[in-house]
Amino acid sequence: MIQSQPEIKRVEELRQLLQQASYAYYVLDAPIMEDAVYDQLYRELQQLEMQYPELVTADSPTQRVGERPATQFTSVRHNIPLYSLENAFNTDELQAWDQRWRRQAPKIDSVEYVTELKIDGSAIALTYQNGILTRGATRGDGVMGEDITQNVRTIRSIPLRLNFEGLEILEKVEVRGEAFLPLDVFKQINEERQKAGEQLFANPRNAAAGTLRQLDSRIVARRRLDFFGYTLHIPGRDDASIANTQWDALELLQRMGFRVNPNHKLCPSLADVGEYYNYWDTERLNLPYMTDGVVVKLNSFKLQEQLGFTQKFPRWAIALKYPAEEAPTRVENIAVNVGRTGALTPLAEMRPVQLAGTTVSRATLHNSDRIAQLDIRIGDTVIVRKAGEIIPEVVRVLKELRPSETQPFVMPTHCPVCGQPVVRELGEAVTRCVNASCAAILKGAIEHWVSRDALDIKGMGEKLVHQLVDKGLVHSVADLYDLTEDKLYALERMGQKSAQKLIEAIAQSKNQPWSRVLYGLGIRHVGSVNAQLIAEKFLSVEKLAQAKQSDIEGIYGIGVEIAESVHQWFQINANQTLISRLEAAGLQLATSEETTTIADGNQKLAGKTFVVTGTLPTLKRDEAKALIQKAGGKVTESVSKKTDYLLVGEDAGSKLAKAEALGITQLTEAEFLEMLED
Ligand code: 1X8
Repeated sequence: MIQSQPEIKRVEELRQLLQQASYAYYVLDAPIMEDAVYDQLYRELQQLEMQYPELVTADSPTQRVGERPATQFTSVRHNIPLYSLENAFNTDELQAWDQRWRRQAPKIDSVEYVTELKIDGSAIALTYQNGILTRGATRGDGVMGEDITQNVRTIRSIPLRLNFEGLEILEKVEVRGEAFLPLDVFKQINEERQKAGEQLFANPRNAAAGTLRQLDSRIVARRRLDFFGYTLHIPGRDDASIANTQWDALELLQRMGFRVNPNHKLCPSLADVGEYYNYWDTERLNLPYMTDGVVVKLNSFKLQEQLGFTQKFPRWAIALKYPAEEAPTRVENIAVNVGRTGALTPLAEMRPVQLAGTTVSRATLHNSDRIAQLDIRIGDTVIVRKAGEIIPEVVRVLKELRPSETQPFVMPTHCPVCGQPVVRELGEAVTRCVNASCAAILKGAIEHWVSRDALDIKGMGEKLVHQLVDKGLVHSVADLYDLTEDKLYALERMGQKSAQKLIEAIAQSKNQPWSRVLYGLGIRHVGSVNAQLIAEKFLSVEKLAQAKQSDIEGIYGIGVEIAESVHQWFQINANQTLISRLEAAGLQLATSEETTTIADGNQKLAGKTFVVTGTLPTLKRDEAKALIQKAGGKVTESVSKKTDYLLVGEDAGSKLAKAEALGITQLTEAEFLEMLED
């Protein structure tokens, strides 16, 4: 079929719209279009392209989804080599670098440095011809890399077509930058891999590199890689008419449509560079991606050119790195901890090592699967890592350094604390002690009960809890409420004043709301948010204890696993006894009267069915839905005679027309919010 003029126009229009929306979302982080609208336009484009395949172009937004697996990547030569950077690990080394290049350079008085964050990802080189992305390549050895164009296309923050607005059309543009995985995506990927029993990625850099080299770009598309551009080359345009400095190049990259890391700075002196480095040393922990240092570059391209390259590095740039977060050390013992859920957690005890400024001597090994996967043995030399707020972890074993006569680790068959047999359920990674009166479980349960988000009993630390259990003063959380000043005072290192304060704090905890008590019970899968959801729906412990599993599952946000766990908990006699004792002690096991009315009042949309359409002025669609559901209402996708209200925003389409035809009451966001407040 031969396309007609209006169709060509529409295809172009759709591409432009989608490209703008995608740029706003992925590069500017400021969406201009609702997901649903984007999807609709996308499908329209897809359909037109299917109908007229000759209209498909390399820069069409539909070309980001990934293709059938390649059998291998082809090698490609970088026209301009991708150098790596020389490292400096402190400001002294930075100064040494500064003196070195100055000796080489013609006499200059003043110089500007540009500092940028060093992103811990995988460097890639992008080639654009007449503004269209034609090639993406890995760094490889710096001279030869691999052609990963299909994978690069799936990265949403990489423009498929450059924006040359206000510029001449540049025949060829080479952009270098870092492809990386945001930390939350990295975490999510590893969680999925753990569930699937696959080898975990050691860090976001490996995960990014591994993802870029995936042969199946459909998998890459699902992994949500991101990209920051930092180098711009325009071959044949060394006349500097486009950009004279790195600073201008970053600006230009941004104008062309790239995501440029906003945290770059023009520094007139090395002292300013040092300040920037120190600032980011702590501030980087708040970034959603990993950075392992700052890159310092001489701003002037002319000076860069004069200095040139050594065999390996540019002379005009250096990476000023933060202290290592990975280090080798030896495993001296593998201990096994028992937590409050009875889970046995193997723990590596290691020769102390300095990591990112702290001493590390213990790291969790998670479970026996993880140990088997890494094959960690006592005596092994391992790499431990501590990154940001992540707890220390063993990343890998240096098998070549393994002494002879080591034995694979075997999980104990009996609980190391109470000596009872342990259980590992089919399909579970965790081995558990199931003895309800195991001291380790009891200690964990009490520590959880007194913790801040639960009953928040101040002054009741780990040491005290252990003493109370070991001395036989406490066999259950209910026993806390039978403690007296005298009993506490008899403990080691306990003053009269502290004993008195503690008894007060314990008494205070009786005023904590039902939701916190529920959380404090430590029922598996019931975190503090779930506890609140459940407590809002079941206003007393009696109601919850009598609930069927399906009733609990009916709560928005509560899944089968949680509901089953709660239901089962209440079937156990010992737990029923615990509840009776807590009730007798005076804890809040129901939501009090006045809050009840609010909660009931919250159900004011009960029995009403809503459809939400268009862009609301302040609420996101999901937020509006959550509000409706929280108030007892129902939300459906399409308008029918059963619809009670249409919540309508800007640019509403066919749903509005249908609602008008059926005479369904329409609400603006303001009217809707008023309705909730009444
Ligand atoms: C590597 C990196 C550079 C930058 C950021 N992150 C990196 N990993 C940057 O310049 N902003 S430059 C670079 C290199 O030249 N090898």
